[in-house]
Amino acid sequence: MKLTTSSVLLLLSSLFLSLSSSISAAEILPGSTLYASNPTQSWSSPSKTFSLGFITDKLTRFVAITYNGIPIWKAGGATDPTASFHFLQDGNLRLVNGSTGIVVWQSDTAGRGVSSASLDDSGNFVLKNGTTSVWSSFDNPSDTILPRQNFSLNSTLRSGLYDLRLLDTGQLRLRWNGSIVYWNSELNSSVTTNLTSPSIGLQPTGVLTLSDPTISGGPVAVVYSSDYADVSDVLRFVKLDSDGNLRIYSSARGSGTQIERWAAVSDQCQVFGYCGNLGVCSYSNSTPVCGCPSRNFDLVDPKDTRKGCKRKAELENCVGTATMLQLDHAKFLTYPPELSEQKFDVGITGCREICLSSVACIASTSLADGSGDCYLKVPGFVSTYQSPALPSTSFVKVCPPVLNNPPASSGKAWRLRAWIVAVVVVSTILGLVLVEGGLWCWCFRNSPKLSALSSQYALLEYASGAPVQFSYKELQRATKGFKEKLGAGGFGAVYRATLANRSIAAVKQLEGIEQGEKQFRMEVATISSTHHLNLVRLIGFCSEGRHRLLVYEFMKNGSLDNFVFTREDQSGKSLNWENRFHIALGTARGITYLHEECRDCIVHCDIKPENILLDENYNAKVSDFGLAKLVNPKDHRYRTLRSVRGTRGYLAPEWLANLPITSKSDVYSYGMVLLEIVSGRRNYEVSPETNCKKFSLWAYEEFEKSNVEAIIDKRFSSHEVDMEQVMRAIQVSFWCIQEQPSQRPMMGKVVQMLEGIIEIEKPPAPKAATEGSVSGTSANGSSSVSALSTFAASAPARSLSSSFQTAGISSYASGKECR
Ligand SMILES: *[C@@H]1O[C@H](CO)[C@@H](O)[C@H](O)[C@H]1NC(C)=O
Ligand SMILES: *[C@@H]1O[C@H](CO)[C@@H](O)[C@H](O)[C@H]1NC(C)=O
Ligand SMILES: *[C@@H]1O[C@H](CO)[C@@H](O)[C@H](O)[C@H]1NC(C)=O
Ligand SMILES: *[C@@H]1O[C@H](CO)[C@@H](O)[C@H](O)[C@H]1NC(C)=O
Ligand SMILES: *[C@@H]1O[C@H](CO)[C@@H](O)[C@H](O)[C@H]1NC(C)=O
Ligand SMILES: *[C@@H]1O[C@H](CO)[C@@H](O)[C@H](O)[C@H]1NC(C)=O
Ligand SMILES: *[C@@H]1O[C@H](CO)[C@@H](O)[C@H](O)[C@H]1NC(C)=O
Ligand SMILES: *[C@@H]1O[C@H](CO)[C@@H](O)[C@H](O)[C@H]1NC(C)=O
Ligand SMILES: *[C@@H]1O[C@H](CO)[C@@H](O)[C@H](O)[C@H]1NC(C)=O
Ligand SMILES: CC(=O)N[C@H]1CO[C@H](CO)[C@@H](O)[C@@H]1O
Repeated sequence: MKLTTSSVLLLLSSLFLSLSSSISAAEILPGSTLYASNPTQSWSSPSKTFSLGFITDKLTRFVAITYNGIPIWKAGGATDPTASFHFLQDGNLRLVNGSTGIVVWQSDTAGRGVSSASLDDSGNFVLKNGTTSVWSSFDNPSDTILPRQNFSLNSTLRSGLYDLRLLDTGQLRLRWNGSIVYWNSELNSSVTTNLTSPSIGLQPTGVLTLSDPTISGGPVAVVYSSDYADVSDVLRFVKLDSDGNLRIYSSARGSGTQIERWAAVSDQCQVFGYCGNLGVCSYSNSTPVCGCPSRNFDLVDPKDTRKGCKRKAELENCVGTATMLQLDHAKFLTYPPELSEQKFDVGITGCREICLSSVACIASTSLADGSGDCYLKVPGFVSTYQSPALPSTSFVKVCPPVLNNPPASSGKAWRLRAWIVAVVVVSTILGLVLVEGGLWCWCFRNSPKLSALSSQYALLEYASGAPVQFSYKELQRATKGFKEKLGAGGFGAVYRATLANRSIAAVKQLEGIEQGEKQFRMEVATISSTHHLNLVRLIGFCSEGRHRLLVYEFMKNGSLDNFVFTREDQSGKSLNWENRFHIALGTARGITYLHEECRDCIVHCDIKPENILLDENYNAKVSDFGLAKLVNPKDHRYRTLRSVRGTRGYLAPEWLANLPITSKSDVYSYGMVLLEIVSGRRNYEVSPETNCKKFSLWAYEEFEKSNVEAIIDKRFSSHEVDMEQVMRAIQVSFWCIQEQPSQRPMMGKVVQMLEGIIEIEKPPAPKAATEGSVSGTSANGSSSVSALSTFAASAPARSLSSSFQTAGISSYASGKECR
């Protein structure tokens, strides 16, 4: 009898258990507990996208909310295997270390009327009184921000000694140990008001935005991830990593892996404290590594080089007087507020002597960048960066004898000595020049012209992200004597180079540039101040004698033409439609930025597949911008100065008609490229297959006949092609290659049309007068034009066709049959 009662009880309780566990998928009730000893146990969101449970990370147990195993919220750490996580009856959440019973973490929500908890499908764990939120993981973030999460003035992300906060100016700030600020986000210049309650949010598309009631027109973009607007099924999140860098990651659903899409500090060695106290950060094959300044130091923890170094003999216990260890090409990271305090204006030797003679000084850096600045470090935390690219020399006080790190090779040591001699000679000369310059400045201090000039130079040289000036010798070495040619553009050949910090770059040797030094520098400044995801970044330049070179970031996948046009020998190098559309859109965004969004508007003048480069993720980046003369769209004075630099087939008719070149000329070229992206054929190709007409004209005829299949690239397999996108792209391309510039849309509109945000009218025939008609628009075209009134011509329509034809772009015939 007794037996049956207990078995019934068991049955009942197991029934209850299974019932409550099925409830827990959505709603978690007080009294629920998770145990570290049972890692399969967890609380899930309704769609099982997120779950909360124990995880083990580097032998440490945390309670975490995870997405495919990636933690996006964490509590605890250093808990033992018997730890448990309780949702108590009083409404408190508590993480308890099993054996000791010590409370490791709690939510402090006891007595606040919490009646249930749930984990929702955006990844937010909420404690609720009825339906109102009392506490949530979104309001109490650990190191990650998810889409739909607000990061406001009171929020903090933490990771080790690093933290991220939002300032009331709307800037994000990264700090080390609550004191050293090593990064601030830049604000969009359109934000000029005093903010009242700013908050940062990550849009699911990968844009980090700032919103505030006082910002008219809604949230402004702060940062774009590199896969921004890619619509595939990924979760994007912002994370403060344990290395002190803030990154945006994307993680494809179900993959369990995360891919870095943006990092706040591009140079990891610039993160304060990355290598610990007295640790030296340097690069080995572009990975940051930590070491010690010399063999006078030991690693604090040989298993973790990031913990820093300690002196073998402390300074107060020195046998004999302390001396200075010299570190070439090294600097101590110096960020505000310590910046202004221990600064002196002395040379390299002075910098060493001052520190040696001061009891309070333990290290010093001479910047040797022409400023003559010397920073002293007092006892405390010292963070060091060493790289052949750094001109600075640093000194650390150590007990004698100095035991330098073993050189990598003996040849290197010899070179090092040669370097020291060179540095001394150069700095002596520099010192002399400075004295002379100082005298000169002093004499002409009151000349307003001079101060304007010098401030301009100061801006050029010291603005953040300012281009690096390379010597010709340096670039010769980096390119191994201009050996590995990557291509030959309209302005000169491009070579592969390996920079001193071992990063790969592309060096363009400009030809036929007749500008003076000053004007060249101005243009370099303009180009390098033009930053966009879809524009190739300028790293530096060289202007020496008649040599003019530009150093660009290196694009792994080369130029678009290699992927779009068939070559007999490279049949494998093709791109699917999704990638091509992504490239078309990216290119349009890059050009839009040049035309409409950057400070000095730039007309590219040579848009063609060869100038569209692809990175390893097939993101399009427009190159060679700003090299043609800078043209102000409202100012046609430059017209007479220009010479035709564009490329046959992509040149807008106005080039040949000698009419003003405006941003609409780029739109024309873009339209041709877009048509080529869709079709995989050159727009000027002539063959029997195209009725012996130029491909672009033939394509329009086929489009008229609704025979779009004939236009698109044969290499696409039909099921992968999004016909709606294809139709949009084809129609946009025909709008872009309209003969009348005024009929072509602005690039911003092109982006919107491609994205499907605005309706596209049926385009008229691109070349109005195929057969002799002189009027600007055909009868069929004019209705569409008036419907699309934003693009409608305001200037008198002039026929370009006659001049266009007489100028005679010679068609490229691929078959003899068309002769
Ligand atoms: C938890 O307990 C373990 C083993 O008893 C101990 O090593 C660890 O320091 C404790 N953690 C905390 C946060 O108290
Ligand atoms: C819980 O919510 C109810 C109704 O909204 C409210 O009356 C009550 O005061 C809340 N409890 C606590 C402890 O805040
Ligand atoms: C985030 O802030 C916006 C307005 O700033 C608000 O509408 C939204 O509800 C907030 N989201 C959350 C999860 O608090
Ligand atoms: C931030 O905290 C302060 C004081 O703790 C509070 O007055 C303020 O309302 C909070 N701001 C927000 C946006 O929560
Ligand atoms: C961090 O700052 C605190 C005081 O604000 C100081 O006591 C501590 O030593 C610092 N940590 C390191 C690693 O320097
Ligand atoms: C912002 O605040 C400062 C001082 O609080 C004030 O001088 C300035 O005029 C304000 N700016 C705007 C645009 O309101
Ligand atoms: C600045 O904000 C404006 C308005 O939101 C936006 O159009 C523009 O693209 C932003 N600029 C940058 C560089 O993000
Ligand atoms: C290498 O140096 C160049 C120029 O000095 C810089 O732009 C680039 O970011 C550096 N790369 C790394 C990985 O630090
Ligand atoms: C206008 O379009 C119609 C049908 O699309 C065509 O038959 C007609 O010839 C076109 N007219 C002109 C002037 O192009
Ligand atoms: C030709 C070429 O370099 N293709 C590369 C483009 O980038 C992808 C992704 O990184 C590589 O897999 C290709 O090999």
